[in-house]
Amino acid sequence: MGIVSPGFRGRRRSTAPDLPPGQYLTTDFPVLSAGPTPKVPVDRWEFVISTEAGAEYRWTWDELMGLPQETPTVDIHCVTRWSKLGTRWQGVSLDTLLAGIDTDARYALAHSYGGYTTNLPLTDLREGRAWVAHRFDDAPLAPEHGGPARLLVPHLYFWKSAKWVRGIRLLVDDTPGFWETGGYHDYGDPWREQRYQGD
Ligand SMILES: Nc1nc2c(c(=O)[nH]1)N[C@H]1C(S)=C(S)[C@@H](COP(=O)(O)O)O[C@H]1N2
Ligand SMILES: [Mo]
Repeated sequence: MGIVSPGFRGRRRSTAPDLPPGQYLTTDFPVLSAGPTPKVPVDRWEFVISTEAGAEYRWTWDELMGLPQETPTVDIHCVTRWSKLGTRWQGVSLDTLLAGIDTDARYALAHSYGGYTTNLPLTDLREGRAWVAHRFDDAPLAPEHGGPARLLVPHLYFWKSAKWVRGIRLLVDDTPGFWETGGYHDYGDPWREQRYQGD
């Protein structure tokens, strides 16, 4: 009794189970952008969800801020192999934004100020798995990381988390986005290492 084994800490569960295959841990926050950072002042910012029937649902910045806010702490995984664990965000759940929208669509195409697009099944935006995030680490989201607001879909590779998000089109047919057209996987599950088409 009272003797602390020097090996005790070493046998504690490591963070390795949190790391998908082929990923390494990083503690900084790399910036990956395919083009220049668009400047979107919040007084001209809007977010639009359009349905397959042509209906449009719009939110101004103030309206987004007036919706229930969530503070997810999530792990993020970039296809370039860095992962960052326990990142802290604030945003509005897509469940909140999609509530009351009448749609039979099965697919979504997120699009960004600046022209970036990325596709995902609509179901992956539901059930508490996706947010329009506007704060990171208790501060407004930095422009290079997608501020004023970005999509946050941490269970898929981070290219699905469209920075400077401007809207989501709900679609009957799956429509590949920017990286998916360029050979990246249509779905992008980091745990199944779905990096490229055919993985
Ligand atoms: N609009 C837009 N969103 C984007 C990208 C981009 O180039 N443009 N890059 C994607 C990729 S490949 C990754 S890994 C993450 C990087 O986000 P970060 O720069 O905040 O790390 O944003 C994703 N969202
Ligand atoms: Mo990425």
